[in-house]
Amino acid sequence: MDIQQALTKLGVADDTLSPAEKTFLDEKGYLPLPGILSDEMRRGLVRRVDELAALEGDKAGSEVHQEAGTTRLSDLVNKDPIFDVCYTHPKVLAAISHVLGGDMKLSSLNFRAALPGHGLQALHCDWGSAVEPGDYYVCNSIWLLDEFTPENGATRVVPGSNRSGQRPQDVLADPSAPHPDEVLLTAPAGTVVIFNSHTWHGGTLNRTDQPRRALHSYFCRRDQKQQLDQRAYIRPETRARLSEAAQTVLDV
Ligand SMILES: O=C(O)CCC(=O)C(=O)O
Repeated sequence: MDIQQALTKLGVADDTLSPAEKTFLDEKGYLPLPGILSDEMRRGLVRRVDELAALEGDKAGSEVHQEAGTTRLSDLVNKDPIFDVCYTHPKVLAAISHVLGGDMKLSSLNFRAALPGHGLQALHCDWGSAVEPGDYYVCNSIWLLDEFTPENGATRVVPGSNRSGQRPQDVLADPSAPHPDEVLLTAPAGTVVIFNSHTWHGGTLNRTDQPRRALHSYFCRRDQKQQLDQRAYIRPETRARLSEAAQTVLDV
């Protein structure tokens, strides 16, 4: 099965995203999709990430990346079927496919909580070089398990920077400083925000006393190296429960 057949099987069609959503994503480099998770689903995900973080302790996130001041988890594909929605949801897949021209696979499925007093990141792209507008290699989706507010470390993005052909570290004096054009992705829990990973973005400081929790379901072109090698990590029980279409999205 090729990726186009897999996307069709998973319910992705040309009109899954509206023309207005496609234009917004093309021009701004991000797209909020409200109400993707029901409250029940969101609570189930929160329960499981909190359990996994407690179970894994100091090792949490180590398969991909650990970051001071955050709790991270990685390889969530293999850690509970509850996470399957993050790489099979038709609207999310339609948006990722739109950015990557239909040429996509999961790169990694991770969790990141910005802990109280932490979480600020420099503006960055998730790619090692500048790209021509439209020639995109990577696209992320951030799944809000808590409401993102101006205080709790919501992700910031610089709208339109996906089309700048530049990376922030090459042109900004201080990529950690507030950017005059940045927008905070404030939205209710249960929202998924798609962001083209070439759009300048980064976590902000969590000034509350509660963690700000989110999943990152991250995709790349099929000819690129995944952030986590899904074939190396896939467990037999994961493969057994997944449809051929879901396995094609993982490229396993
Ligand atoms: O969790 C966030 O707010 C953004 C995280 C991010 O961009 C990263 O870890 O590269």
